[in-house]
Order: sequence, then C-alpha cells, then structure tokens
Amino acid sequence: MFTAWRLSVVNFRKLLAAASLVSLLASCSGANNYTPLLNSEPGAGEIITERTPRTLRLFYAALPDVDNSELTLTGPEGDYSLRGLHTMGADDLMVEIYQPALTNGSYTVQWKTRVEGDPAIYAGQYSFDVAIPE
Ligand SMILES: [Cu+2]
Repeated sequence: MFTAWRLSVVNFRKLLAAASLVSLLASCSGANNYTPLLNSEPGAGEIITERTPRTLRLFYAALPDVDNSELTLTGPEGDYSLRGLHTMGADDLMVEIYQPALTNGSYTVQWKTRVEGDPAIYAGQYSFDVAIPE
C-alpha cells in the first residue's frame, strides 16, 4: 500500500514536470509559431557525409526581401563569413560560404527576413552537421 502511494507521488511529480515543460515551450513560441521558412540546403538537422557545403540556401513561402534579410553561420571556428546574399527568384535566399571552409562539426544558421505580401519580420535558426569520413 505504502509503495503504491509512493509510486503515484513520483508519477504525479513526473506529470507535473512534463506539464510545466509543455506550458513553458508553449509560452516561448507563443500562440503564433508560424514561420515562412519551408526548407533549406543544407537541411535542418541534416548530417552531411559526402560534400562540404559551399552555399546556404533557404526556401520561403514567398519571395524574401534581400535588403531586409540577414543570414549568419556559426560553427567550430566561430562566425563564418558569408558573401553575396541574393535570391535565385525561387522564393529563396542564397549566400556563399566565403571563409573559412567548413570542416567536420556542428553548424548553426540564423536567419532574419521579410517576405513578399507580409509586413512581419521573421527570424529563426537551425543546425546541421558536417561529418565527412576522412
Ligand atoms: Cu544563387
């Protein structure tokens, strides 16, 4: 009887912890967690094993405004310099990874943009890994 009661207290605590985590996550992202980012190259969570990426490309729900857009890339060497932010006209942002060249490790892309037909400024981030066998 005592053991059963203890177990239920433990389960209740776990449930409380899970519930507060869920409400914390919900309050962080807000009621409106819409993002216009649809896809990217490299992709979010991708583990690249074949060819070191030389560019970043992000695909949105509408044409991004290049002048109101920012991309940054951080990784094992800190901040990577990017050059030539542009759009290929496919509702995308594209940039060349200038230097240093990517090595194996984890990278984070941070982006900020405004897309056609929407006055809001959106921002987000995602990560990918480079893990090319030596
Ligand atoms: Cu391009």
